[in-house]
Amino acid sequence: MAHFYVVKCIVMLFFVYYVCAQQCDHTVEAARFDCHPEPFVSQHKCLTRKCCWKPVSSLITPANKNRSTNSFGENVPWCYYPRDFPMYQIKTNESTAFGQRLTIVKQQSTYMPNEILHLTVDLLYETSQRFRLRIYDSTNKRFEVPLPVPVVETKANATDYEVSFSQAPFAILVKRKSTGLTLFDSSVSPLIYADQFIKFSSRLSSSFLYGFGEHQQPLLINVTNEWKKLTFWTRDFPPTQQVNLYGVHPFHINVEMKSNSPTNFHGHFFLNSNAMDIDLQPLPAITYTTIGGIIDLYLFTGATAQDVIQQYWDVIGKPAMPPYWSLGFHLCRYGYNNIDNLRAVIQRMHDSEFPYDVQWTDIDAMLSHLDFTYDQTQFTGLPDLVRSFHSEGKHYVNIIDPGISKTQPSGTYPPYDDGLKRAIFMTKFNSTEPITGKVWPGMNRRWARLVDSHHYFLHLGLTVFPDFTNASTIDWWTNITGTFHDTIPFDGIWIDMNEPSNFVDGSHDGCTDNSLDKPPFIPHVLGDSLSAKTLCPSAQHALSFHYNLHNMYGYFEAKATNLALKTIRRKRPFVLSRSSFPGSGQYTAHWTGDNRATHEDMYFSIPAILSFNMFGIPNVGADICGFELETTEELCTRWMQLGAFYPFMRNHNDLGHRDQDPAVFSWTAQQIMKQALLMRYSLAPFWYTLHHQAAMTSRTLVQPLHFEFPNEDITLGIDRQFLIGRAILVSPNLVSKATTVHAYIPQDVWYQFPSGIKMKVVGTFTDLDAPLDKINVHVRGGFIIPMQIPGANLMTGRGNPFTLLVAQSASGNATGNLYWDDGDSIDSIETKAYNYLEFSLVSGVLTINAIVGSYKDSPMRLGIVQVLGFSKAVTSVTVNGNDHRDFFYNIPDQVCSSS
Ligand code: MIG
Repeated sequence: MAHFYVVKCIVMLFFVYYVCAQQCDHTVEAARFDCHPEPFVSQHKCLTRKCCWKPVSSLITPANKNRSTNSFGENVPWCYYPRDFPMYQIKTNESTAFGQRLTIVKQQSTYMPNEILHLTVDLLYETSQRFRLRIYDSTNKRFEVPLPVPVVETKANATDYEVSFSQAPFAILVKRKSTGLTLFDSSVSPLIYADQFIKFSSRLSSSFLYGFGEHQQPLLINVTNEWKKLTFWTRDFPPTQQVNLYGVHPFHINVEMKSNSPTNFHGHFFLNSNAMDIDLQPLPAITYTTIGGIIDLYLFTGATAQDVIQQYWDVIGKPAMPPYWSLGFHLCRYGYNNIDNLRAVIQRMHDSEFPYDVQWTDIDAMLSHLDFTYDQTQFTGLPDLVRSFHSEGKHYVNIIDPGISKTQPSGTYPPYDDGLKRAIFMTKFNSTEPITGKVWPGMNRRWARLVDSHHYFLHLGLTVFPDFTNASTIDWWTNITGTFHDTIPFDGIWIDMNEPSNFVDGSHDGCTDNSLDKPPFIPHVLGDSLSAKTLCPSAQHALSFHYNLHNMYGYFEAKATNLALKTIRRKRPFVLSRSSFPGSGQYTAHWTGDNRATHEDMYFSIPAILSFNMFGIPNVGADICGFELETTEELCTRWMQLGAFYPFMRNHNDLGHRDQDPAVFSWTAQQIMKQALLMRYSLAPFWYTLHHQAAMTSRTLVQPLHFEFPNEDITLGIDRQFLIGRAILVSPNLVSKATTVHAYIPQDVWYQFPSGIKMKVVGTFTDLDAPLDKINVHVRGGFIIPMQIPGANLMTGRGNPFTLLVAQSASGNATGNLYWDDGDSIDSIETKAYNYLEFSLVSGVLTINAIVGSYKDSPMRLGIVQVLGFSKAVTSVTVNGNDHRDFFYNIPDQVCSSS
């Protein structure tokens, strides 16, 4: 036997040598595609797969060795596909109304169980800029993502792209017609299509990419010299690099860098909700590895980055128009603990005259952390407090977690009793019994205060989880939310813990051993198991197994919560969700979760808000001043300045830390924070108009410099600065004790905000003066910014005069617009109850054109008009043909203000 084994090995080694010589001589390591993505690869395992084995000469350890830290992704695979690895071939090929349908077959299975050897390939020419590739089982229906994507049945007439394929082995090639550049090329690696393992690759156009969330990472993903593995599986974990986090967004934008021609962009969206890995390598190439569903890949040809985003949002849905009040400052913390503390904060915010709009409470205001309750002993009078906010024009948001306590005495807790009756909870595999996990509910609040995050699970409550994919759940959710709204008239809902998070892995009595809970391949998720800190993948929803729907739990909960709020309040809903999926932006805003009070996390908030804008959830922010750890006055001041320019601005703090609301700091710090808040509030009409554009015409609220200045290569990946719309440049100071900011001022005309002083040096990095009391903000020439004199909150400020900031371009022109309505109606657009104004400055004449003027409930008044960038002194001003004396011209700054 032993003898035989030796012989076999020798034969095998000879075979290997032969294969290597012929099929494994990939000259560049970057061209290797991983044939053994599971951990603990060995030469033997690799050769059994009939793959090539060649250790990398450097000191790098074998790929996948070090799973627990997830840091292996940077390594070059030692086990990779030979050129003659068994592959699919095209069997039939027919033209169809939507494009082309192929069938492909493979003669033999390879290394994964249940390979599917007969596949259908649909090539859908959906629009002139959108191509869709679907590859699915020819005979058996497989799970598909339940997103309402557009159904296109006829081929677009003319397209930006050209698709071709090769017969044997089967491969798809897509090129941009205008430049001939390759946008997609699957010939680089074999397609593997097994029941629980689907893997395909494509060449990338360059090593520079944006997107792929939710991950803590710099904005630009650069794989010129690096291998990268990104994992997608929603997970409750504080933002950390190289770890799958709360949301899943398998979307990216690839930069097409071509010397001597303008930079184009194109994008991919992999419509798949299963656990997956995406590998990037310096070839450059991308590999998608998912463990379910089908291949459903969209390609967007751009050509600008905003075009790519627009084409993406056409598929996933445009973002919701938020209520106007939600653009203001939000204040929250975990651990007000009682209403006296809460009242004290509100009082000092009031006394210090901070503009602020929304007060929040966290789970400590609940009774034993039970959803849809409040602690009437510790928070006596909360409903009246909320009513008093309303009388001042302020708003209130509270938190709801998905876990519903199942341990309350029967008949005392309707959310559970009623939910059980309606059978709307997720169930165990092959059972009608709800699956049970453990989260906060039922836990005594005194314990919570003692909580040390490593010990808390000892005391927690048993909970069940609503299945938001079930239509009856929406009724139940609306019902209990409505009943609670009768008690506390909240204005928005914060949905946390919806990855969904569970303090015991799988369930309180474990998971099954079936292939859903123990799949043959597990993407590189934190905790090495799909049930880590969540429910068993085998748990059941109305639509499918949790295995398929886990990543969409937050999406469905946000959708249900948005609907419930609409039904209850009959006003524009405000929802804030931690977990998200493509399409979530139609229903919810997002915050980046449990960040830390560090300068590093403050920096990472910028790539995060920029990325979520690409993902169609543009109303996004990070916990200002930091959630975990103790903040400092300096950090919190800087963060309030930066946060004043986040789309969603909320200061939030973890249990057990000192208060960090602005009114708690020194007088000096308070003045600086107030200044930042006043800047935000004065720009609210501009932000509101951007939201309108996002919802109507799919433009992001904030964007990277590179999107607006793609031909200034130096802007590639700048992520310590960002643009609001196209017109405002924000360059925060992100470094402790620094008094200058090293910032890039793009090649154009720029004016300092709010002084209006013109920038002398552009098109280069400059050290901008940035003492603690200053955030550098610049307005771009050519734009007119609608602003308003701030009030104590956005609602009371609504009647204040508007102001226009007119920033002249080099040629003395500028344009801008303003969308305005009552700020809270669901159907302002449908009923045409809004105003839409266009502004233009041409040859010294400013014109205001009311395109739509049908919102008349509260009159709009124009106050000051400030024009920046005159080359000659202004000597006269006329308004509607009449001489106007009330103006002021500031000679050194070339600014003219008129009221
Ligand atoms: O297990 O509700 O990210 O913002 O304050 C922690 C308490 C649950 C996590 C959220 C955080 C919130 C906290 N929650």
